[in-house]
Amino acid sequence: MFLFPSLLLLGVVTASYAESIIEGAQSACPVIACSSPGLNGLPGKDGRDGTKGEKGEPGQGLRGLQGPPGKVGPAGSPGIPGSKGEEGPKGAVGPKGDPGERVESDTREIDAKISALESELRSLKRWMLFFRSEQVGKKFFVSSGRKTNFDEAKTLCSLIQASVATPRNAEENRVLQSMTKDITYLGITDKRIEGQFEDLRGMIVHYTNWAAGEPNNMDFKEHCVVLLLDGMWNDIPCSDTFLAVCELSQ
Ligand code: FUC
Ligand code: CA
Repeated sequence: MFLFPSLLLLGVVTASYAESIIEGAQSACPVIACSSPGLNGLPGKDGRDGTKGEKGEPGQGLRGLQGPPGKVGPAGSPGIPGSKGEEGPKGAVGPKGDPGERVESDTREIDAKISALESELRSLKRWMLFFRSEQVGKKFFVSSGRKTNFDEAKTLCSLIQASVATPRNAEENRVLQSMTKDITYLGITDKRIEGQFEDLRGMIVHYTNWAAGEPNNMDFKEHCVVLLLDGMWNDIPCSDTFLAVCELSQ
């Protein structure tokens, strides 16, 4: 007896709500007499967030005063040095200097003297290779103490800017003989013209001291000259090995 009126009321309310959502339904009311509108339902759930709006205009309020400077930050690590730049263009030629005094020429003179002394010192050091020397007049005979062929004797002597021993007279020949215990090369050959004996500068020698029967150019191979132990000379092959003695003039 209580359920029936409730169902009836629900049916009426439902029908009224359905019709209220149909536009113009209230005015039409073709079959059922119109009643007063129902109460509004509860609000629906919140919708999703809309898209972000555009940035607004700057505000018009007064700008605040500038704050105090911040604390000094921590020191940075040293940077890598940059690469050296390209060389700049050559500068303009400067004005002519004052006339020099004697300094420049003095320097040149000193340099020349140093060069000469260095050269002499080099020679003296090479001289140490030699252990016997003898002076006759302005000439020094210096023994290398080595036995070599003729070309090697020339090379050895050139090391001390000397030539191969060449006695120009009997005295020089005697002094040379006295200082040697071995057969010694002389700086004399007939390589250029057979039978014409010349010194190493190509000058024909005037003083000679040939042993008897010499020079004989034995086997046509003897174009160098040696001082024998008795002081006499003999022509021999230049490839043979004898003592190398040099001569230097003061
Ligand atoms: C004489 C010299 C030669 C060589 C020979 C053994 O004939 O003329 O040069 O020394 O002796
Ligand atoms: Ca001979």
